[in-house]
Amino acid sequence: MSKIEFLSLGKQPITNNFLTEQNPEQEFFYNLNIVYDENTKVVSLANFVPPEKMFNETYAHRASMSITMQNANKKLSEDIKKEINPKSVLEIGSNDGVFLKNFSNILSIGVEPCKNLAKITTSMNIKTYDQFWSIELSKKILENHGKFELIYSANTISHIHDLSNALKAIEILLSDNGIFILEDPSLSEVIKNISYDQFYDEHAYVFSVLAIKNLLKETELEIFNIEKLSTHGGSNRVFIKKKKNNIKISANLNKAIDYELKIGIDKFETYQKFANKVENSKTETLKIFTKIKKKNLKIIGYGATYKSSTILNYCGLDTKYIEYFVDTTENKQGKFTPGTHIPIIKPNLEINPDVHFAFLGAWNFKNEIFNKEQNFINRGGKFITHVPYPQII
Ligand code: DWN
Repeated sequence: MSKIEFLSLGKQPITNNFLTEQNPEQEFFYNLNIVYDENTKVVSLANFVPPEKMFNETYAHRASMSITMQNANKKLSEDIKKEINPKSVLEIGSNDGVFLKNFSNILSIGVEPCKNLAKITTSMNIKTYDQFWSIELSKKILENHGKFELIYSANTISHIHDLSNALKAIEILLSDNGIFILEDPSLSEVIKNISYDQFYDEHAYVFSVLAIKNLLKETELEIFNIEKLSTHGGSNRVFIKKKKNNIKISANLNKAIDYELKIGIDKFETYQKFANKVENSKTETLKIFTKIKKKNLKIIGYGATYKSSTILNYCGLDTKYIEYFVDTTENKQGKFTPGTHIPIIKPNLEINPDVHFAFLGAWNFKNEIFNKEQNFINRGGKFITHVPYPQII
């Protein structure tokens, strides 16, 4: 058996299941266990949750809800126009069009199985296929639009269970001189920051560059460059081409893999150590919350992220600790966090004066949030985070 379990994060709900009532009669839970594959070096969930339970017409996450991501997408689009200048672009997981809206003057096609999101991009005049990415869909798109010079997919390939089908589907649609850009959270950053909340139902995989390289061995594709990004708590932007396309392979690729090997990404003991640190992180997080609650001080949550669902449920942080979450996403507001049933409300212009602490569910947008909440900080309000270790800041 090549897959070995190294971490158990307990019973977890569907992260997108923002509840309409605080105590629903039934909620779906599964065991969130993480495994390492000794052959491919791929880290994944042991039990995949059926995609239809996660990605459906009630999908809440809107990629354009943060200025950081709007700016990051604008900058990437400008760079792509300058350096690649593609005549056609396809995005797998187009969400609310935060990336594709920058390509209105060329053929741009979205793929988005969450029908409510696909409706948004359709209304923006972006042809959107509201289906799951697959070989079958890829063949249909090929028939309708031909091959693409650029295929882009951010925070989506790591969500697809059958990677061999997903990669084959990309091979079919990518033109021979085309470029496929994949972005997903980086496993080495997760290990470094003990950001175990990157493991949840949707994140079937958390990739290292080494694992992606190994997965591509079975295909006509290969990596030719890597960029390290600060987005989503540390991601890899992986540039991929057809093997027969003779674009030069950048030294960044070996550099990235050398770094991963240095931190032991290919050794099971690295994951055992990581698991011990996760347990420790839980203990320390609970100490912080308990100490504050003993003083009868008020804690709220800031950003009801999908990631935070893992921490809340793993650490048992519910309404005993966190009074409510604020979140700018309209269709989370008025609802309750999955599993822990904490109310989510629309943020006021600034954090209410009776709040002493705010737990950073959206720790990956710390800078944007700190800029916005200067008044809270100036009056002595503090944030709680678990990254890279549990602390009050
Ligand atoms: O991979 C995924 C990522 C990209 O998006 C998906 N599987 C699901 C989702 O995960 P997440 O919820 O962990 O993503 P974010 O982007 O970290 O979510 C940030 C949340 O925080 C949003 O709901 C918006 C909210 N927010 C806020 O309320 N005030 C964000 C900022 C910056 C703010 O100032």
